[in-house]
This record gives sequence, C-alpha cells and structure tokens, in this order.
Amino acid sequence: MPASSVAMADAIRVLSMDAVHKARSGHQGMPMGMADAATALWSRFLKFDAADPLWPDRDRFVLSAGHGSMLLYALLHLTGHKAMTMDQIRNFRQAGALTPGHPEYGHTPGVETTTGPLGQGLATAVGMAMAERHLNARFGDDLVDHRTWTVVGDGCLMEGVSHEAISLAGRFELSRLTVLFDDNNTTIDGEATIAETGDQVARFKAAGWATRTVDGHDAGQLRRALSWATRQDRPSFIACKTKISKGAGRKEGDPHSHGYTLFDDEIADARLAMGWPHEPFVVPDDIGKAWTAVGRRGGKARRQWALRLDASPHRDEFVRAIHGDLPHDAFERLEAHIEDMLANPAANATRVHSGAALEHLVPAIPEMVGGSADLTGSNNTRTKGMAAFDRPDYDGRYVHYGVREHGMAAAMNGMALHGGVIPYSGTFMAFADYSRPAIRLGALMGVRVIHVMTHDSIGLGEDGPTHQPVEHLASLRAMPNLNVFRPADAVETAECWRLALESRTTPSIMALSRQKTAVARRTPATANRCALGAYELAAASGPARATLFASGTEVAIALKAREVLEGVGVPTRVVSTPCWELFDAQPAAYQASVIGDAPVRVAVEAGVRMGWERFIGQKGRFVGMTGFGASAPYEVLYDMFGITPDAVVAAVQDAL
Ligand SMILES: Cc1ncc(C[n+]2csc(CCOP(=O)(O)OP(=O)(O)O)c2C)c(N)n1
Ligand SMILES: [Mg+2]
Repeated sequence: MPASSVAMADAIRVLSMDAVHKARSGHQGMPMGMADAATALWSRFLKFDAADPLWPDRDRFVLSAGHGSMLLYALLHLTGHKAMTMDQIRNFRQAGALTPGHPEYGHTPGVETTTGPLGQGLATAVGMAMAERHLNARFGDDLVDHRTWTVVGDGCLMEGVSHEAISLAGRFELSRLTVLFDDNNTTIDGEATIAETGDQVARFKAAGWATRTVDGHDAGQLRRALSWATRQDRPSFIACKTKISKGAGRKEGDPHSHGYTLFDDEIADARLAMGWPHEPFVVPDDIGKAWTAVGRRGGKARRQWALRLDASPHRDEFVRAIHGDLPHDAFERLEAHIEDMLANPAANATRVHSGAALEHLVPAIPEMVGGSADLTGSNNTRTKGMAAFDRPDYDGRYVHYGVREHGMAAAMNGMALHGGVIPYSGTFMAFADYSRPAIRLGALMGVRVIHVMTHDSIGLGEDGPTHQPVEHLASLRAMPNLNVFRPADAVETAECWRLALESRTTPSIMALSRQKTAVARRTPATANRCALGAYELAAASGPARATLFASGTEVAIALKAREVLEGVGVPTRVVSTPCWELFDAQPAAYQASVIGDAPVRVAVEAGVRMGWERFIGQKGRFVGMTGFGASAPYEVLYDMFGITPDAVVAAVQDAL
C-alpha cells in the first residue's frame, strides 16, 4: 500500500521534533503544523526536480516563516536533494551543517532565499513573481512559466513590510504567486489574538487577492485550494487553519510549543499519538519511497524544458541572462560617454549624471529593470522610452513601486535571486532606513541589487532635516558586503555604475546629490579609477603638507580648498573616496600610498565623522556634520554648518 499523505506529513513532523530535540534549540511547532499543507503542495503542485535544484523554470518555494526551517530541511531531505543527507538533519543548527537555524541562501542547495526576519520572505517572493512574469514576456511560455509559493505565519503578516508586499502584488495582479498562511493563532507570546484581531482574509481581499480558507490538516481541502490557486487571475491567499505542533500529543495546539518545548516524554507521547514506532532519524521505506517519488516528479518536465531550450532561438540569450553574465558590449556606450564627459566636462548634480549614465546602460543591458518608490523625476532612474512594468504582458522594464521603500528593496532581492533580472531602483537616501532590513538581507545573501539613493546630504536644501541624511553614509558603510558608492562628478558616477553592475555578489548603494557640483575629474585615465575605492585626484605641487579626503559633492570643496592652500604655499593633495569598501580591498601598499605621509590630514563630508579615522587617523580634522540639518537653500546650509573651502583651509592651517 502506498504511504498516505498523513504518513508522509508525519515524517516531516517527526524529523522536526527529533532534530530540534537533538539540537536542544529550534522550532518544531510551525513545521509540525504546516506539514500537511507542505505535503499537499510539494507532492502535487510544486514544480521541481530534486536532481537539479537550480533548474531555471522550477517553481520557487519561499519559507517566509524562516524559524520553521526544519520544515524546509525535512522536505529537501525527504524528496532526495542530494546535499541534504540525514546527517545534515542530525546536525541541525551545528557549525558547518547545511541546516542552520534559519534557511540561508547560497549555503544550502534548494533554499531560494534567506529568511528569518519575518515578512521578508513574503516581500521577496513578490519580487520573484515579478521577475517570472517579466522574463515570461521576454522569453515566452516555452522557457519561463512557473509559480512562486510562500508559507507565511502570523508574524509575517503582522510585520509592516507585508502590507507593502501584498498591495504591490495585488496591484500587479501577480497570478503566479500564492501565499499559504499558517493560520494557527499563535506567536511566541501566546495566542496571536493577544496582539492581532484583524481579518487577514479580508485584508488580502481588499488588496486585490483571491482568497480561501481551508482546514490546514485536511489533505482534500488543501489539494482543492491549491488547484484553485493555479487557476486565479490574481495572486492567491490560502488561510490554512492549523494547530501548532500538530501531532504532538498533549502539546498539540499549545500556544507555548512554538519553540523547543518537546522533550523525551513529550516526543514519546507524540510518537504514540502518530503511531510512529521508528527510532529517531529513521524514515521507513514505504514513506521514504513515496517522498523520493515526489522528488522525481518534475524530472520529465525539466527534461522537456531542456529540449525546448536547446531548440529555442532565445537559447544563448536566455542562458546568458539567467547566469547573470552581462552582454559582451554592456559598457561600450558607457565608456564612450566617459570619454565624452572628459572631453566636454559639465557640472551638474550627480543624480543627473546617473540618469545620463543609465541612458547608456539600460539599452545595452536588457536585464536591467529599474524603478522608483514614487520619486522617478527626482531619482532620474527612468530612461527615455522605458515602458512601465504592468499587466497584462509585463514586458515593461520600469516599476512604479509606489511609496513602498521596504517592499521595493525586498522585491529587488527577489528579482535578483530569481535570476535573469538586474534590479535597480531609487528613493531619497534618508529613506534608506525604511528599506534597511531588505538591504541587509541582500548584503547577507550577496545579490546584485542597486539602490539608487539621491538627495544624499544637507545639499538637498529646503526639504529640511527630515529629508537630509546625516548618519546614513556611516551606517550603510558599516554593513558588511555592501558597496556604498558616492561619486563626485559625471565620470565617477559612470565608473561607479559600471562597478555596481559588475559586482555579482555584492549589492550597491549609489549615493547621489540633488545639487549641482563642480567637475572633479579632468584627466583621462586608462582604467576605472573608482575601482580602487579611493585615489589621488589632485597631487600636491611639492612634498605634500596636507592631504584632503572627500567623497561626492564635497570633493569640489576639497579641490577649492587645495587651490587656496597651494596659493599660500601649502602643498596639498586631494583624495577622492568614492567607495570605502573597494578601498579596503586594495593591497596595503596602495592604501598607504593613498593615505600618504603629509603631516596634516583633513576629511570633508556632509555627514557624521564616524568611520573617517580610516583615512585621517585619530588626530585628523573633520569638516562635516555633528547633528541634524535644517531647512534652507543648500548654499546657505553649507555656510551655516561650516562645510566650506574656508573651513577646510582653516582646519589645515590650524593643524599646521
Ligand atoms: C522581524 C522579526 N521579529 C521577530 C522575530 C522573532 N520571532 C520569530 S518567530 C516569532 C513568532 C512569529 O509568530 P508566527 O509567525 O505566527 O510563528 P508560529 O509561532 O506560529 O510558528 C517571532 C516573534 C523574527 N524572527 N523576525
Ligand atoms: Mg503563528
């Protein structure tokens, strides 16, 4: 007799209990509660082939409730993903294992995205579903035709980012996206109703989703709902009424069984209740076989897809795009633009220079999908002729994300993870704080996402201190694996764009000015100088007595100060620092040569000092901000806060 779906789900439950017990930490409540829904999804609907977890036309499965990682690990193991051996399950949460506390992208084959910060997975899944529709428009049904499924808990839906994600998906009618809600009325502190009495079904419906409620332990209801979901013309939401720790005997439904609460007695009790006599980490043959058959289910579809790919006129282009390789001529036009900017230097805001660079990049790199959180005209992210991404065909490459910075940043992670798309999008830099949790996950996962952040200092002027970043550069530079670019002029902006696009495993911030700034780079160079992270922009006329360090719009201030100092007999050099992270990656000898040995070192940046010791040492002088800005024309603000050539000159003279 073939194993029943209940027995198959019990295998997930028991593995989850055993792994958590062995680790003495983790969460069995959610995996046990959602085992039935996951079994229904994986055994009949999810399109995948365990033999090739990276098959591009697979469905994406996102465990947004990442604390339930054992659900995913059990599924990967049972369906025969080679890397996920029983030893990995036994080593749940141990150093080096493929089974970390929360699922980690890039660490465990079959994990589509890192989850754990609740709500992120849901918002990331929206981006995956957007990428799928866009690539479907570009390459057709033959090559791109899959779904995105995500499992969320009460926590994911309480988080604010869920609102942005849900409304975005509703607006774009992402019919290939289905959310399964682990509707167990439980969070860590107890019943979810102690903090939430909203009607989630009504909420999704209001955002334009198709909705259903089912008994999350009834295989028939689950199957019918999943089948229904695949026929909707809009995103679908299935509230699965579940009991946390389903199957755990006395602990079933106990709001306090979210985390590690099942010890030897309770586990013995649960085994009895489930009729599961087997030893820990043992799955009987019939159940094991049923699961490995599930893992092979998609094999035929994958092989047929591979044949279609081979026969497709889009073959090479598809493979290139999905691997994330740039077109061979990706930067030809950009390099010509750089030559042009050197031959005909023009002062402007770096956001305008960025818009100009994009005019040469977007046509050359079809994977680039741009956007803005309702600040298109300010961010300069939309190039000429760029159509809006929208239903019904989704072939547009410009996304109107609406005022949803967090949802936008998370969706961009999802697009990059999906592959075939290089997302970039804009907002004001002060609102980086709104997107920070997604920026951080992108940095942790190592995805190529470009966050355009204009209005990068008090230089934005009249909008005032609410909009003026002060600590943002420092806080973003503090984040590991994030390149923070702050170019000084047209040439640097173009160079930084190229570097961001070439950074396959590091997301980037493009910090750009609202206000006009003078030309900094005038001498042609054979190589991309911003690639060095920091470099000597202007040499001293003799042995340097002072070095001035600056980024972005303050480079122009440093250059002016240098002229004054040189005029009064103080040989002074200027170092531009467009990307500290890239500078840190240079050989020590290069770094030392850039920092130099001038007796006086001064940095100027319209932000806080934190971090500048890297260049100026403890004794260096800093000309910048010490508090919040103010509302006034920007020239007035630079005077008011003393970020001027005179102030730099005074700092040097004082130090001398
Ligand atoms: C952003 C964020 N805040 C808090 C947590 C800590 N946390 C993990 S699970 C959880 C409870 C979530 O409840 P639910 O999603 O319903 O999970 P269940 O208890 O039903 O398994 C919390 C608060 C987290 N992982 N992410
Ligand atoms: Mg819950």
